[in-house]
Amino acid sequence: MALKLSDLRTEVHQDWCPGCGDFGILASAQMALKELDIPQERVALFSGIGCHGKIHHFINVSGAHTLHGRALPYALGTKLANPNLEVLCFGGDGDGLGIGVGHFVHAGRRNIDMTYAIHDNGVYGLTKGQASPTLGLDLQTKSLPEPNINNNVNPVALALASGVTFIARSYAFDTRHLADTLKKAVLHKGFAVVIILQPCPTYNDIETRAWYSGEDRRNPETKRPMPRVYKLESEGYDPLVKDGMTEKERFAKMSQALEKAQEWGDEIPIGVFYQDLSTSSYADRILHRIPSYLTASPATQAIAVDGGRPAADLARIYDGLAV
Ligand SMILES: Cc1ncc(C[n+]2csc(CCOP(=O)(O)OP(=O)(O)O)c2C)c(N)n1
Ligand code: SF4
Ligand SMILES: [Mg+2]
Repeated sequence: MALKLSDLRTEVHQDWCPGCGDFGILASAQMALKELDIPQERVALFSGIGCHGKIHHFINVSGAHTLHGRALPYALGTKLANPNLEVLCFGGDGDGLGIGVGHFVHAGRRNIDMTYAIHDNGVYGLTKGQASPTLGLDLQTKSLPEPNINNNVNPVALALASGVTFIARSYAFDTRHLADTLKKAVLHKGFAVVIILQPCPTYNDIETRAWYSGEDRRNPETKRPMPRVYKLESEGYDPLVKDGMTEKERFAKMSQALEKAQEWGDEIPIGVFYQDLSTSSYADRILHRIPSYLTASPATQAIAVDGGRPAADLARIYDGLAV
């Protein structure tokens, strides 16, 4: 029977602030999972610590609300142990690009087939609005006593430099675009990163919903807002790196993505910046060494024999450790 949206909801009270972009992200993630129609027991969802991390409690699939900056290792470990699961990980911009940034870089190199969505609100929402690694230099949100003294990380550029094979950005309040982007990320065979622009009305009074919608700069004739966010798809932008392309052609695609990633302010592109279909995934690489990896993955191996004794010969392991 097809999955319904109601199957993916939980009874847990959603205690995000009114107007928080996290509501849009939650709705989009549920839409994406419903439309992908993957059985719930085949989905594992992980989140870090921060306001974003609560999303784990509001979607009716298994997984874990993990530690600050450490959602990726949980998610990657789960996918490695059970490659037949569809693994999604939700992180914050502080969580994933501050304390957890090392995991981000190495996940790119590994190209493990999973989706990593980063709620990018420019602040550490849960701990009362300190500047996150994506807040621009000299910006002063209402939660900061002085302007931001640090420059910001550009997550699209960092993902490109780390070898991530699917890099997209979307917007929390364009739930149709975000659901479609998450679906593309899940269907991509490799590590897929989706940066989600997420207004935090409580602490970030600069990059607000009204700002993204351009309500502060109306068309002089029509008096209509001129939205800052626009879709790469509408420009005929082609992000694909395909089999058979030369290294020069791949670098041209990377440069194109980097150029788009620099756009910020009056024009903010969303959509798929870069998708490399030609690089092998981690599972492909392991299969060369362990041909039974997908059919006899670690998660399906017995860890205890009758009576609960460990199946592994621990004495041999301990002997190996002796010095
Ligand atoms: C090891 C560790 N250091 C610091 C904290 C405190 N802490 C909790 S959430 C958070 C920042 C959250 O910001 P972000 O990841 O951007 O998530 P948001 O709340 O904005 O969704 C910090 C520093 C912690 N829980 N654990
Ligand atoms: S503090 Fe910001 S990110 Fe956290 S729930 Fe409130 S509005 Fe959302
Ligand atoms: Mg944040």
